[in-house]
Amino acid sequence: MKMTFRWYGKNVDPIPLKYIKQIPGVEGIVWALHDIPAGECWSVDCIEEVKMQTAKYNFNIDVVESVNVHEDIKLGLPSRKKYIENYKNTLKNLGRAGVKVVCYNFMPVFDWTRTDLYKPQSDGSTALFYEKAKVDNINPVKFLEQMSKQEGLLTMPGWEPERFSKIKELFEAYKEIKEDELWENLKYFLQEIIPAAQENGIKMAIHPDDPPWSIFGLPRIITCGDNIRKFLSLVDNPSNGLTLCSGSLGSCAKNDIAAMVREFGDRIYFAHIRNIRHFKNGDFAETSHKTSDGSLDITEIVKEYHDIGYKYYIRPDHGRHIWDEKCRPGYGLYDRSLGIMYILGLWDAFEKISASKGGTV
Ligand code: DNO
Repeated sequence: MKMTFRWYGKNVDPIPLKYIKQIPGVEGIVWALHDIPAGECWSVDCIEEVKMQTAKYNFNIDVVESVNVHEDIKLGLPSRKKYIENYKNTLKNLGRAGVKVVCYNFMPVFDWTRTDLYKPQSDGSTALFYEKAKVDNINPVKFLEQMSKQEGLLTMPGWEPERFSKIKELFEAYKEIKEDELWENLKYFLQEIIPAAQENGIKMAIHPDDPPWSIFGLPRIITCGDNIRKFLSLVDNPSNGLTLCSGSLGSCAKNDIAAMVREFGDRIYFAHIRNIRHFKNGDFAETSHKTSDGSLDITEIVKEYHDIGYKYYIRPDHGRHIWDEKCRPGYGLYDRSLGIMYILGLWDAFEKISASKGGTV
């Protein structure tokens, strides 16, 4: 397992690389060129710039999160050809720079969705929160209007302003797109880009939908074990893989994340680990990584990664906002660092136990 930490870039992320360097065990920075709109090609020069910045601290840039997919590709419009060409060229440029894993998602219009970015918690911290009834009972334009009033929204990855300037047109276009069409469009995209990824030494790692159910009537398909099985068989190639995000899939109580690690382990190239607490009415809150703080058995999930001999990349996912830290929603330094120490603590314990049983270490 290789530990990584998500970083938004120089002069953009308030967390400097020199602080990340002080978190034990971090080998790589998970990065992206966030200012390049979806559909445009990432230039060699811009990629090299990030490589130079991170190399100073001896971090690898093996994992990109994410190269976003243009809506025309998800909609299956004729203009997708141009955007797919750009995507392939981006993969070529990333491969040349030594990138090994590219995370992306195939969620229509909205990326990860929450209703509160700073919901007060009983321990005095704040955390991301999802109120199901709120999303179920509001139209998306109103929702966006309300969310824009919350500080920090537009710094959330996947919530870039240009994406939402055409929200009404997008909803009109998606009227024709049901789950079957979205699967077809995903298949087309994969058939085009997976060979290009493979040629360039890159594993593609789709991020599950967050939350893993339809919102605002839009289809969502990377939501459960059956659909992940279907996804992997669309293009059965080792370069077609997964980002297994425990918190995204885990917000649906039916999803057994440890069982997914066991079943899909050899196609998981990027593991996002975080805990959440479910409420009976469908709401969920993000918690610390610790198993007893949430509804997910993080201990069991990490054990499963350990037991399958997981060799790829892992990162702590969102954290709470603690110790009065002023940070991007979910992406502060402190709670994510605690998350890393929790994951590494579990991992070291499993290593010892398996060594004492004569297992491979
Ligand atoms: C949220 C993230 C997502 C993720 C994208 C990947 O915290 O997990 O925004 O980066 O869905 O494409």
